[in-house]
This record gives sequence, C-alpha cells and structure tokens, in this order.
Amino acid sequence: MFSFKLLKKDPSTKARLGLLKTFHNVVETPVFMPVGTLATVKTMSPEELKGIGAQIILANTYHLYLRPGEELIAKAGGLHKFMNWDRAILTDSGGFQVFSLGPLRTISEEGVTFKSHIDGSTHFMSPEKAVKIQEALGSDIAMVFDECAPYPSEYSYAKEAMKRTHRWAKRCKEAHRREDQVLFGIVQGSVYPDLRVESARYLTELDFPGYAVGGLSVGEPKPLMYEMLEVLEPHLPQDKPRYLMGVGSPDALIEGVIRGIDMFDCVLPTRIARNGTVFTRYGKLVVRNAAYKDDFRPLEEDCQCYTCRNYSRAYIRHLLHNDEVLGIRLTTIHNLHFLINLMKEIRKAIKEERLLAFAREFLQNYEQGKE
Ligand code: PRF
Ligand code: ZN
Repeated sequence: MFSFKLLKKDPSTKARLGLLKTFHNVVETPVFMPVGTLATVKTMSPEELKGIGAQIILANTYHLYLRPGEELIAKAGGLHKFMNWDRAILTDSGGFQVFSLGPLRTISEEGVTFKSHIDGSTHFMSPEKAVKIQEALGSDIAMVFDECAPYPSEYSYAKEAMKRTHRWAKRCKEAHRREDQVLFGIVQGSVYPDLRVESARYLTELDFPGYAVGGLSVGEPKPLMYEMLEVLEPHLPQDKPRYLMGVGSPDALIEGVIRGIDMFDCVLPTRIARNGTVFTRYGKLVVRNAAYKDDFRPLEEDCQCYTCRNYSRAYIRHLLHNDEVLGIRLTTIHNLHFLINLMKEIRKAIKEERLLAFAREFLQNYEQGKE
C-alpha cells in the first residue's frame, strides 16, 4: 500500500518530482510537513490545515509518550482518530528530543535513560520501545531511533554515534511489525563526508522504504549542510523518498530540493509566527514592530492566504501586542501557507524544467529584502 513513484528528475539539478502513496493519502513531493509535536499543529484545526494545503504532518513520539501516553492514543483508535486528521502522519522517533535533553540523559548500548522535561521522572527509551510506541500511535511513517551528534562533534564521537545509530536502526527494523506503517532509516555522520557516505551505504543495505538525513541544521553553517547533501546524494537510492529532518527556512528548502531532497519538516514557520515574525518573498517581517502600527497592507501583497485576504499588518500587530489568540493564529496560517505554497511553486517549476531560474529569482528576492 505504501509506495514512492518518481515522476520526473530535473535535468539541471538533483531535484525530483514524486508521489508518495501513504496509508491515508497520496502526497506530492517535494513536500513540507508542518510540525504537530503534541498531536496538534499549534493553533490550527485540521480543517484549516487542509485548507492551506497540508498533505502530511509530523508528530513526536517523545512528547506523546510522556503525555498523554501512547496507550491512551491507541485506546482512542490511534493518532489520526485522536486528533481528527485523516491525511498522512509521520512520527519522529524521539531520538533527537531525548538527545537534546543534555545532562538529563545517559546513553548505553541498550538505549537512553532520561528525565522527563515535564516532571523530572526517569524513563528509558530503546530502539524497540521507540518502534513499539510509534506502532501504538499508528502513524503512516515511523522513524528509527537514532543518535544525533551535536555540532561541533569530534570525528571519533561522530563515528561512534553513527555506528550506534546503525546498530539501533537494525534493531528497529527487526522490532517493526505493523504492516500499515513504514519505517524510515536515518543517516547520521555529522559534517564528515566519509561518515555520511558510510552511513548511507549501511542503511541502504538494510533496505528501508525511505531515508532521512539527520544530524544537520544543528548549528553548522548552511554551506556545510549543503555540502553534506551533495556528498550523500549519489549514495541514496533514487527510487526511495529522502527526508531532511528539521529544515524549514525558505532558502534551505530550495537548496535542499536542488540537492535531491523530497521531504522536510520544521517548527520554524509555526514557532516564529507565535513571536510575531512572518515570511515574505522579500525576507522575514517582524509584524510586531512599531513600523507596522498604521500599515494597513496585508502581511504580504498578493498572498492568497486567509490572513492576507482579510487582515492588515496594523490589525495583526494590535492583536499580538494584546496577546489576543487570533493574532498568532493569523500569523501561523500565513507562514504555513507561505511554505506549502513555496513547495507547490517548486513542484511546478520542476515540472516545467525551470527550477534553477525559479530558485535564483526566489533566493535573490528573499536574501536581498525589500520594504
Ligand atoms: N534525528 C531525529 N530527528 C531529528 C533530527 C535527527 O537528527 C534532526 C536534526 N536536524 C531534527 N529532527 N530522529
Ligand atoms: Zn498570507
């Protein structure tokens, strides 16, 4: 039931146009996946998300395991039913979240012992457990439990983390049972080209239905991230989807697509929306700023989103300054629409074999700024 079909490869870049058939819907790639950590894309109803054009969303194993617990979600009939979302869901394994806890965790070959960020209680997460929880959640796509080495990491540590990630990926694969869910592998290796190649080779041999690139966008300079994607590209199978984890700035989405990435997720659009920052074609705009006090233009001229068709910068700024909930809902709608629409334009440009020209123009506008 799950499949990935390559429709077209761009002749002048590594970009790909594809169809990802999940157990709930068919996803057009390249795609951006909004993040719904706690089984909700913050402030958005599923109807609104669909209205914006969201095809697949992400949820987090770590957070849902801690609260409300995967048994409760299974009792509700699974994550889709629990949150009333009938399109695809990808769950991240919790690897990244657990490793981000810093002093609150200890790693062993068996797994990771960590303290809950909610109440300080002690928990243990292993590859087998991460798979079991994701099976209980019932997502369409589950992720292996990996170790994301921080940036910067010494070569020796990055190698050790990568090797452990490989052993854990194998254990995840062996533990995975659900037939209406697929499990993706995660490439690690920090910013070391030989480790990245080794990781791609090892995981490809295990044969996953999709491959994620983890361990990037963790503080390294963007050119280094792009270099890693270029190093990896020839070593990832052509006929499987590739997912760059935790990347969602407009420029990095384009640069990622050009280097052969099909899927992205990031909290960036929803997070910055809640502190009053929005994407525009000419860069980010801090609508909270005094400059927009009596600016009655929409957040972005020509934007077709619900927010821009109906509300002004001045009104949204007023809402945000008074902590009115509608303010962060309106900025969230615009930011998600912006990225989802950008991916739609990218797909159209690939189809029409003008991706490079589109990318050049977009990046020039976005980086040079205006207004
Ligand atoms: N591993 C997992 N989730 C992730 C990452 C990773 O390396 C990243 C890195 N950008 C984001 N989310 N499991
Ligand atoms: Zn808009």
